[in-house]
Amino acid sequence: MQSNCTSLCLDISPLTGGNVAFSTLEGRPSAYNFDNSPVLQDWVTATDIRVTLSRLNTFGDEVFNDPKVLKSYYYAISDFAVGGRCKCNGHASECVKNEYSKLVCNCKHNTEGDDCSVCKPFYNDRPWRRATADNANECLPCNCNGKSAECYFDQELYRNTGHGGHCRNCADNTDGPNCERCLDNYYRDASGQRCLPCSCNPVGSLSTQCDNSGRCSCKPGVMGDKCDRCQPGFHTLTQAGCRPCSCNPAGSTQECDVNTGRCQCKDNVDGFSCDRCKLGYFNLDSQNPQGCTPCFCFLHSTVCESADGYSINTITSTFNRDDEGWKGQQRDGSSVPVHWSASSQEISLISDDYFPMYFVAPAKFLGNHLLSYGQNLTLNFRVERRDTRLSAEDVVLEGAGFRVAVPLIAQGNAYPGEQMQTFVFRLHQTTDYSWKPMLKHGEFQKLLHNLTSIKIRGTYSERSAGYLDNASLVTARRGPGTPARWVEKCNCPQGYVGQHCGQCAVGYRRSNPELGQYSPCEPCNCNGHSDTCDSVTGMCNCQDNTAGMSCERCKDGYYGDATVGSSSDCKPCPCPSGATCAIVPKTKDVVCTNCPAGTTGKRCELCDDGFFGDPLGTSGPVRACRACKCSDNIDPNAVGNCDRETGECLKCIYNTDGFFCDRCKEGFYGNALAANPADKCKPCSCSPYGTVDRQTTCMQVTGQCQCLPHVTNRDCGACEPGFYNLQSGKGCERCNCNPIGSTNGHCDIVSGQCECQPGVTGQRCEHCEVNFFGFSSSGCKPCDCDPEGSRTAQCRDDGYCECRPGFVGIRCDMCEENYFYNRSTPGCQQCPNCYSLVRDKVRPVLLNMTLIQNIRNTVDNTGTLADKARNRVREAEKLIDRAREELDKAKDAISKVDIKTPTTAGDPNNMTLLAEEARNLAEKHKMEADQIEKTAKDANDTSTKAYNLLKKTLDGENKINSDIDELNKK
Ligand SMILES: [Ca+2]
Repeated sequence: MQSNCTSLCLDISPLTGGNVAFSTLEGRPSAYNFDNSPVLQDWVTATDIRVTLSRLNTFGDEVFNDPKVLKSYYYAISDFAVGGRCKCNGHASECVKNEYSKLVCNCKHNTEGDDCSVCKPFYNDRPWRRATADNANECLPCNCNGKSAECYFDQELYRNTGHGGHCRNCADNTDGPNCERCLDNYYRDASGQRCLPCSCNPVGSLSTQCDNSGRCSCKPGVMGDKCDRCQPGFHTLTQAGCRPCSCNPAGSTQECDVNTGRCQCKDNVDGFSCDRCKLGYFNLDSQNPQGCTPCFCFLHSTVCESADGYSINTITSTFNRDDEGWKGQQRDGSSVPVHWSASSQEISLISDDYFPMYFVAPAKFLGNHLLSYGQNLTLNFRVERRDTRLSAEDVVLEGAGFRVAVPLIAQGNAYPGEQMQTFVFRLHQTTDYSWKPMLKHGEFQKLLHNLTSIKIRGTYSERSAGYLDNASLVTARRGPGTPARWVEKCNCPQGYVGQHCGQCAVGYRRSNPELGQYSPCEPCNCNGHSDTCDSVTGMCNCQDNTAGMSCERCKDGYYGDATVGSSSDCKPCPCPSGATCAIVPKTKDVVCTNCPAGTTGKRCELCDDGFFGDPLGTSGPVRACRACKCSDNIDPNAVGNCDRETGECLKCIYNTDGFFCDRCKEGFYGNALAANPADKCKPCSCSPYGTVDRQTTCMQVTGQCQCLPHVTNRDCGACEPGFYNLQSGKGCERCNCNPIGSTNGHCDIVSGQCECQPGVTGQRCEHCEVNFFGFSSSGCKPCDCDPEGSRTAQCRDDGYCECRPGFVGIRCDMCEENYFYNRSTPGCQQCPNCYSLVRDKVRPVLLNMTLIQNIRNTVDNTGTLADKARNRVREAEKLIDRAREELDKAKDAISKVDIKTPTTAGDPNNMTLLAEEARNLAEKHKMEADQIEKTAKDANDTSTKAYNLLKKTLDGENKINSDIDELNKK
């Protein structure tokens, strides 16, 4: 502190009584900075006053330096007064007496002390300072967040934060300068008011400190707020944390028991680490929610493994070209059309009503699909309208007597909408896949092993359509590709073989063949006669001449008890080859039971009824028994049909006869060998009148009876045309009908009356009836004579009636020339004579003219008849030519017939047939000859007729000539 000097008393005067006043502050040039100057503040708290007398005024004596003189000068100080005031550092404005009556400051600004020189307890937030004119610098309280009432000033804290109040003894487990945080290993509770202990598990925690929410930080694999347990997938809490579960990811959920580390396996998986399939399961597969697939093995084995050599195969329908054989069906099974769209390459069904329609999968999706077990059926589907009503049976599988179904939305599939969506259905029985009804795995596999139907519901509302595309079914096949590990290879128990134990091993058979491959196999039971049997049928491969399913009997041709089990159980039957035998229980006799066809007897030594021969050669060479050959003309039910030794047929029926019943019996005819009995032999029924000697027999084949002369028909029951009187018994008599007067030369077969032309009469039609005339080939004409003018009703041959006098005209119905009809006197009256003169002259002339006309007509007629005669002759010639040709042919045919000498005496069939053929030929030839003969006769008759006509004509001509001569003479 620099001295603040005064020079008041430095002058000569006053030499005495001078008054010196001194203030510590007043007058100091730095007094304005008192508040900021601690030196100055210290300065004013002076505790000692030193007065220094530094220079004595001697008025020049000092120059002489005479001590005596100098000693006469001196200093003197009197009346020394010192003033002061309370020092309160600016924090008090008054001083008061304390308990010891000492003046102390009455402190404000949270200060205390006699001179307010310190802050009150808990007001230590900043350091104590003097109050100044500008700033009270009061002491501030500590911030202990209500958790403490004690604090101290912390210089370090103050420098860092500007708040030096450091709390002490924080409550509620708090800590920090302001009790603002929790103690170590404590955390603030939810209310924020208090701190709670972390309680971290010392083993599982990385530290004892937790976070604000009380959560401890855990060691690897440890979890929980207090780090007191293992995380999922970890186990066994130690100082190193939890150890990760060592679980097979394919077989487990990758979690394990927290205490033991044992893994949690999928349904069909086993083992500490879930690394192996349970017994009865195989193919540990991470894709399989159950882990392993149950062994099928036709339910015969529970041990199997994945088979090698199979690859994934997907059966699909993409509808790129057509509907690929998909069909539509209603619930009742009736079919409905499936529509295939070429543009969108999908198929659809359209409903009329609310009854559902189903898409039915084609054959390639069906059959044995055991290898699809656990695999997916996938399809794309959409509906026309989202107005869908799902059912429990939207996808249906059928097979092996089972039927399972799921709704379309099962297995996590979405609702069908207007956009194509993919629907996936896993073919597996577990409840996860919702197939109803619930089946056991073996049943589900059985269903797939014989899958007969896949139906997918196509319509879900009324008058709406459903569209299907990209149907696919995952299965497996042998061959290269992506391996299909889900195909089993069974480890079969004894008695079973095959990949799926589907076959019985050698020496085993099905105990219940109806169950097929599902049937258990049991050892073959062959009564000791075979080591093997058919695995399917169980039929033993019998040895030792045994037979039967289990070789339980002797095979045909052997006898004995096969069940004894020795190789000599069965002995050969003492019977002809092929026969079986049996032992008669009572007599123990061996009797042949199944003699060769046609033989009988205890040793098959006899021919059976209906057979003939000598099987054992008892009366000559051995002749096997053969069936009697009776041309089917015996009653098969009759006994004794043929001679057992010779074979002669003894009981021919159907009117047949002969050694072999091969011809008709006497009095019958026809084809004894015809197939139909009705076509066989018919009675001859020969007419007794027309048949020679009244015979009752006839030709074997044609049935022609032997007829008397001029008798005809098969049964000789009729006369030839132009003959009659069959009843005479001597043959028929010629009718001798007049060829002109009769119609056809025929006559009544009994009376012989010829059939006449109209107007003709007489037995032979040889003359006109009474009152008829003009006998000619067209018959006779009625005379029609006028009764008045005619003498009689009968006219002449030329038709002219015989007139009474005066009448004239063919019918006499006119009056003669020069006669007149008088009504009053009946008849024609003569005119006067002059009239008759003229008449007499004219008459001869007219007569001649008539004659000439007649001649001309006759000549014309003769020419026509001659032509006819010539034609007939020509026809006859042709017929004769034809007959000659036929005869030539017949000769030819006969030359070709090769009648073989019979090779064996006992084969008459051949001969019968040949005889038959010959007979037929002969009959045919006879018929042809008859025909020719008749034709020739006809021709002859015609010629005769023509000749007669010609002769008659010529006779007529001669007569006319003579007439003309006569006329000329006249
Ligand atoms: Ca398609």
